[in-house]
Amino acid sequence: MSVASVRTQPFAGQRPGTSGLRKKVTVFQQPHYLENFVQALFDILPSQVGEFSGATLVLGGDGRFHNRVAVQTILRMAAANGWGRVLVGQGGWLSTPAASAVIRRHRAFGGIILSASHNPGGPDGDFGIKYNIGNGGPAPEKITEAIYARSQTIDVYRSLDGVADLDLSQPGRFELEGMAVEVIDPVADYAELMESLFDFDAMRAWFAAGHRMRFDAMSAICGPYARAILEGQLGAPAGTVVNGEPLEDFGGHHPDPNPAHAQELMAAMAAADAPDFGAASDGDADRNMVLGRDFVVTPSDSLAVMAAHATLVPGYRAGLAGIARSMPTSCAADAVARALGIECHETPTGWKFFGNLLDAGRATLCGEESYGTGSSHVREKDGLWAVLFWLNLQAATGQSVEQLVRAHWTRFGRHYYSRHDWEGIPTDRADALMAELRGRLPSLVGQTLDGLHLAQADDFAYTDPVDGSLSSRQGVRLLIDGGARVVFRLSGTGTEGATLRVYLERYEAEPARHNLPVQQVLAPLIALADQVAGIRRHGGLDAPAVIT
Ligand code: VG1
Ligand code: CO
Repeated sequence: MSVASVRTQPFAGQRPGTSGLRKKVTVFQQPHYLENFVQALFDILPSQVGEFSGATLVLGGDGRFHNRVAVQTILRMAAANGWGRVLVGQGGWLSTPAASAVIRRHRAFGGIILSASHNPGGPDGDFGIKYNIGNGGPAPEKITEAIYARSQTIDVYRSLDGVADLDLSQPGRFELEGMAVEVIDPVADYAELMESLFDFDAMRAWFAAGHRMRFDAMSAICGPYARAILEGQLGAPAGTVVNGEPLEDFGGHHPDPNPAHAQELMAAMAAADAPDFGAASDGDADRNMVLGRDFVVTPSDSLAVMAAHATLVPGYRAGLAGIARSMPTSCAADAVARALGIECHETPTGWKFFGNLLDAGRATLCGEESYGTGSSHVREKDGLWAVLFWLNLQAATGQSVEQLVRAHWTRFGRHYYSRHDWEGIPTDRADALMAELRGRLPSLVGQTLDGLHLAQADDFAYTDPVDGSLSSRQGVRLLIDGGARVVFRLSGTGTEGATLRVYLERYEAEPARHNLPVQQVLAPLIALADQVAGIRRHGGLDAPAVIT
């Protein structure tokens, strides 16, 4: 075995998006493609984060197609680049929140997560890679931009010659050119962390009393975690976790837990014999959807309800330091923060923007409208954690999901909310739409369109209160009198064409009007969005592909 330097040439387009570098599997399968990106990362780390030589790297992925090949490639490259030790999940598996937990617990230098998250998998699907820093969270933009810059000049990478693939199927230890490889149980550290946060006795009693739950792991990586904790530790009946076997192509499904993609779960929760509680998670287990019996909880409401009741959960008994939400997420959590007298932060989309706030102790709970919720226990959003939080709330209060949410609306008002995704727009047309919209902004302020008065219209920019870094062009906002909003931004996780996301929100204080059809309530805003942005004209589409 020997260290080899391999000549290579840059690939265009290796710039990480909202959450890592995501491309079609076929793109990642090109010779040198993955290697270039990984070497670019290893090349910039010393100048950005410090010397990694001899340090520990965490490695694992969501088990999607190409995970097995990529893990072996990265192990060889890590050894050739002088890492001291790699902790790799058994089978090459680690959910995103578990990777974050392992990095923190073992004080690793950082970690590489192989995932394209909620994107479909399989040979024709998507693959992805992202780097997390020593706090367990996604690398900030300063680092992802440095990786990208390096990837554009790279001409050589280091790997090992003549090394057979390691057998990662069982926990164990190997040595690779002086580097230790430890194959770890992907669930153990994570499960211990959950037990330290939640009232497992109360949750066991909830199941023992005959309550029923359906957890849909969507044939993705959360299955083993959910089975171990829900069915193993909490005594939920076998079969509580469905689609619990991780599959390389997610069984051909789209592992995105929302009402549009988790239709099997939606149907089960609407059936006459529906369980008390329904939940789902995504490809890499960092997203969550929670449902009551025939009752859908929006992620924005979920964050707000969790915040309002946090002290019922042992890990949060001392109260919250603050709440942070991404800008497009509804303002439901802001109302709770006001009532609690704590800080509320509005950040750009993507979990990397929460890291500094969590590290600085300025936020305890964080959330995004895209079915992401999390807390200071790790530095990623965490699907199963959110589900356990809701389970703990039900066990502690004796109330159902629907009761908890309706009581919340009565107290704080309801933030009607929806996101419309216009998928498959040619990139140049989507760019033209956003450019035109940005150009119109100054003229929109103060206008009244169809009875809606635009108090403010801008392009969201964020200055990180901890390190002062500025992120601009994070989404166009139309702020309407009375607290209604329309937000436009282009997705940064897709791999084909462009997706325009239109976020719609309208506040309703009056309890008598808390039971209206969401799309009907938002109809004037939907019309305004099309009128102002010319979505149909630019996009050449008739309707959004996905409404959540
Ligand atoms: C989407 C969501 C964003 C989330 C990101 C990663 O990004 O909108 O809120 O943080 O996915 O989630 P975008 O740029 O496509 O809107 V995951 O679970 O795919 O890592
Ligand atoms: Co995800």
